[in-house]
Amino acid sequence: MSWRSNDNIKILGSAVSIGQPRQGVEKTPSVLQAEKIEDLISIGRVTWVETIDQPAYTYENPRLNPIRNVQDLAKYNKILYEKILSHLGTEDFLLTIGGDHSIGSATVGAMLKATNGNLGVIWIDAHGDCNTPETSPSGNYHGMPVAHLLGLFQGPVEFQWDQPKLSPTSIAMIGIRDLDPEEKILMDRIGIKYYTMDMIHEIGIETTITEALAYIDPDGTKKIHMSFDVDGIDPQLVPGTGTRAPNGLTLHDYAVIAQKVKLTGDRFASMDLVEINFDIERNVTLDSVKEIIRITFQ
Ligand code: EXY
Ligand code: MN
Ligand code: MN
Ligand code: MN
Repeated sequence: MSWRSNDNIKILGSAVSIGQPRQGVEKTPSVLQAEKIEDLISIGRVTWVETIDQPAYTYENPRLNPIRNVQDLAKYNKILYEKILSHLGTEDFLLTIGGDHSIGSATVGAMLKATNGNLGVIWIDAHGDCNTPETSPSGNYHGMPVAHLLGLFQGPVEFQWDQPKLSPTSIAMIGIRDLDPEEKILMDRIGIKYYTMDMIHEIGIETTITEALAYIDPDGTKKIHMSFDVDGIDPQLVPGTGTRAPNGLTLHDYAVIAQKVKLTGDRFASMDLVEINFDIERNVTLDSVKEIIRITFQ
């Protein structure tokens, strides 16, 4: 099936690693640009728009704040949010390549703004990314962007700007298998829709994504954003990621997800591809990342 054949695919690099402790994820945009991933995309017109580097920083280790590196993250996320809004045309598909998953609050926030809130989010991840600064065991913001988007943070104030809030019924998570106890309590209390690997094995991946799309967008009228953390995929296939969790999705599972998401046509508007660290088992990781791009954009 061909989709979006007349559209621009814009790729934005987000070279940020301060949402978590391990260096390497910030190099992913430049690695993928050198690998000419645009040649793997056979639809639309592909442009690498720009790569946004993170500010010079001193990594807070141990953390000095409830969120580690909060000032630098706040500065960076606001820049990314504004850049997305400045680059995004109505006919564009935006692919943001991280970077760690701290960018999720800026990318989803910008898409919420651009669509006046008419957005559904598919969040592929081993993790819920739904800690608040109070529940987080690590202080790492890449484990918090969903809680932030849902408006669950009490503070810190320097990380708030004019971000629109995401409704809990506009997000569904797929591939979940590593939630912190308090994070899980919070997600269950709010009623976040998430599909664990056990549930996926029980009902099948096709039912999972069909249900998930119907849940976030019951009338089939919203724009769809897919936030794809590669640790949702099994670490044997994508070992190059900072927080590995065994027994993940296969690339075939992802192909089924992508096929259903692509059936929404030009309502599928944007995607994040995050948490890729080529410093770890580069070759197998690169092969899988290229396959993810082929699956998504062919
Ligand atoms: N739940 C853990 C934490 O909050 O520190 C681990 C979070 C990992 C987040 C990754 C990227 O999706
Ligand atoms: Mn994750
Ligand atoms: Mn994540
Ligand atoms: Mn399986």
